[in-house]
Amino acid sequence: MTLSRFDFPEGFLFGAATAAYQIEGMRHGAAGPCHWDTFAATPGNVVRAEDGALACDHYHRWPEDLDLLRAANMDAYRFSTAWNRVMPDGVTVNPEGLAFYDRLVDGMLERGLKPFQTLYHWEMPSALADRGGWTNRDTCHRFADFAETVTRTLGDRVETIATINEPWCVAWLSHFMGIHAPGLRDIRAAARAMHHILLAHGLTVDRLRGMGQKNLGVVLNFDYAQPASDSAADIRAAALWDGIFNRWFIEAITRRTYPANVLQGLGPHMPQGWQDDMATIAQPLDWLGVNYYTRHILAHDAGAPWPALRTVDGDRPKTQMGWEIYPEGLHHFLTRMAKDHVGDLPIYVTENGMANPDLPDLPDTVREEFLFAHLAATKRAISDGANVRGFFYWSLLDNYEWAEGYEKRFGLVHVDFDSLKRTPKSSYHALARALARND
Ligand code: GBH
Repeated sequence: MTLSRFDFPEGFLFGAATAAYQIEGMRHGAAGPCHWDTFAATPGNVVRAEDGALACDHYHRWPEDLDLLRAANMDAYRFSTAWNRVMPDGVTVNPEGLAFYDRLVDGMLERGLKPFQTLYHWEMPSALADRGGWTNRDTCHRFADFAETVTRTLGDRVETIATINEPWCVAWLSHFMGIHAPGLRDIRAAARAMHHILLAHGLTVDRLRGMGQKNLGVVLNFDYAQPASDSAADIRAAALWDGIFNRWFIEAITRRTYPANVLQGLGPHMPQGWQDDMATIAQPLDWLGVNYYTRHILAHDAGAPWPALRTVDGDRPKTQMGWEIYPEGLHHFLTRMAKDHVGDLPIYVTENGMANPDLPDLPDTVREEFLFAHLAATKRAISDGANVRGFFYWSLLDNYEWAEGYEKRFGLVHVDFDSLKRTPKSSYHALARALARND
C-alpha cells in the first residue's frame, strides 16, 4: 500500500507541523519566560526536568529546517508564533520576536511552502500565568490583543490562522489532570479554563475577522473513545470521555451548547454568566483542524471522583508514548466532523504522528506504516464525503515532547540534541517519494 500525492484530490496539501516552544529555543531573541519554563523547573513535572531553552535551536537553524520541508516535496508548513516571544510580558511587543516570524514566513514563501500559523501552542507568558492564566477571564482579551499584533505583521502572507491548538490539552490535561503546565488538579480551575479557552478563540476570530483576515480556524484534538464492555455503566463512561474530549469544544462552536453529560460535572464550577459568551464562541469558522493520535478504552470506576473513569489496555500495537495505533479513529473523526458539525467546510488533518525510540541509522518502518495507514484512512474519509484538504505529519523534527522531555521522538527528521545535527529518517524519504510531483 504505497499511496502518493496523486491518490488525493487536486490541490490537497501535504506538510509537517511543529510548535514554537518545542523547537525554537526560547533563550534566544529576547523571548520572555512562559509557564512551561517554570513548570519544567519544578521537579517531578517533566522527565529529567528538561525545558525548551534550546530545543532544536530552530531560532537559528530555521533555513535548514525549511529546506528539509521543501526537499521532501511538501506543500505547506504548520508552525506556531509564541506569545512569549512576540510579547515577553504578555502585553509589550518585542520587535525582535516579530522580526523572527517575519523572516520565517518569508522563508516559507521563498520555498513555495504555504504558511499555516497557530497563535497559541501553549506558551503562556509567565506574567499572565502569574495572574491566573486561562482561569482568568482577562487573559482572553489579552490573547485577542496579541493575535491582532502578530496578524498586523504576518496576516498578509499566511495561508491560514488557527487560534488555539488543542483546547482539551490547554484546559483539561493542564488544569484537571495536572500533566501539562500549569499542572493543576482542580475542577474549578479546569471548568474555567474549558470555557475561557473557547472565549479566547471566539474573541480572536471576531477581532481578526474585523481586520479583514481570511481563513480563520481552530485546531481540536480527538481521541477515539470506546466502552470496555456492553454494560450501561461502561457505555456511559465512554460517552462521558467522548463528551469531555471530542464534543465539548466543537459543540460549543457549532451548536452554541456544551454537552449535557459533561455539564453535569462541570456546571457548578463554571464561571458566572458563561451562557452569555456562547454567541461569541460560536463564530463561524473558515476551516477546522483535526489532530488525531489514538484510541482509549473506557470503564466506569465507581471508586473515582467525577468523571469516574478508568482506561483499560487495548489490544493494538503501541507507540513509544504507549498510545495504541488505531487509524480507523482518524476516519471516524473526519467523517463525523463533516456529517455532524462542519458540513462541507474544509477540514485539515493538522497533526497525526507517532513516537519511536529510533536512532538515525535505523530504518523507521513502523513510522512509515503508521503514516501510510493514516493517509489511507484520510483518503477513505474523503471518499466518504469529508472535505479534507490537507494532512500535516507531527512532527518535522524530533523535539521537546512536553512532560516527556526530549526522549520521545516524533520526527521525520532525527535531531541529535548535543550537536543539533538533523538526519532525515527513512520515513522522511518515504514521504518525500510519495509526494514527488513528476514520477
Ligand atoms: C499533540 O497533542 C500536541 O499538539 C503536540 O504539541 C505534541 O507534541 C504531540 O501531540 C505529541 O504528543 O493515553 O492518556 O496519555 C496530542 C494530544 C492527547 C493525544 C492525549 C494523545 C493520549 C492520552 N494527545 N492523548 S493518554
